[in-house]
Amino acid sequence: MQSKSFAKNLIKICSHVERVAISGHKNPDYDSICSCLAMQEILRQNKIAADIILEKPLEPTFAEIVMKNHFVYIPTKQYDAVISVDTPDKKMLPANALELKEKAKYSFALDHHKDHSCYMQKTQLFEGESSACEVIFRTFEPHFTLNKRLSTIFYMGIYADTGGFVYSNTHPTTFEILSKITKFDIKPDEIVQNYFTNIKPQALEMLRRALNSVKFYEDGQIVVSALRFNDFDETKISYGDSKMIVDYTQRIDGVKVAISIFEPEKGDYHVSLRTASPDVDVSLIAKKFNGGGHVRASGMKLVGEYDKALRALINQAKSVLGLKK
Ligand SMILES: [Mn+2]
Repeated sequence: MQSKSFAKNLIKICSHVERVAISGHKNPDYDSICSCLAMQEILRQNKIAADIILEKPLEPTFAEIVMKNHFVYIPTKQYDAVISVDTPDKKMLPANALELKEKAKYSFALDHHKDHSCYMQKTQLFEGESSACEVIFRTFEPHFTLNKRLSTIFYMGIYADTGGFVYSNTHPTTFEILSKITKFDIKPDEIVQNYFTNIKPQALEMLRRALNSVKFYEDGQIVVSALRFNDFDETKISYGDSKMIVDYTQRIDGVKVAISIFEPEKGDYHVSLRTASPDVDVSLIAKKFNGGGHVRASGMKLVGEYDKALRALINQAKSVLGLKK
């Protein structure tokens, strides 16, 4: 559902209340964080102060983006209005944001995921759009002035969710927005180098370990890589810096589902799912485990015994590929 008056209504309501909160999804990615930042900046330009709700402190790479701007909070106070971005279901909201949403008088959501469950009072949904950042741009365009900071934030969110403007969610509208934001003095080459392609020396060791762990199933249609707790413990690298392995395994010839399992805390697994096949939807696998995401890139969390988790994952992948369980 899309409404032309969504932006006007949101601004009007938020202007008349005292406290406004913005939240993205659990385990935030760049689009989640950047859409929070974009929303906050747009509200600021409309003379509305808003806090961004986080579940826990951000990983160092993300923290770098926000610390420079001093605009992220982990508050405990009450809010009159809560705005969720990039979050298709309330179970994907951080627990503290969900609590605030239940108590707030007004609630809004802006999103681009399919199967958004409309858990807020007002929802602005552009299904299949490149990113939540693009939804925010298109919804609020008459209500903000582009500046260098806002352009950088939009660029990062859109870049991340389109895999660098190559995924199938990259539409003509995406490039229209890019043509507008790149008019400002932003430096795409530096943004991409600093935040997306730069690799820390210890990340190479992590990549080596991840590549060593690669196993194929079902004649090479399913590939699994795993970074276990001891890998994190020995290399001291963060989860955020270890995720690049999925970029490699999904590209292997014949692979239809790439699964990467990360265990940054003992017995606590973050699972990333990727596919480069146009006929495979990995979000169906994620949903079976209460996760979510997109057709080509999804994820979830699992707990418990590793072998059991792995077996369950492979079984679901086989089922999505139409292979017998
Ligand atoms: Mn997104």
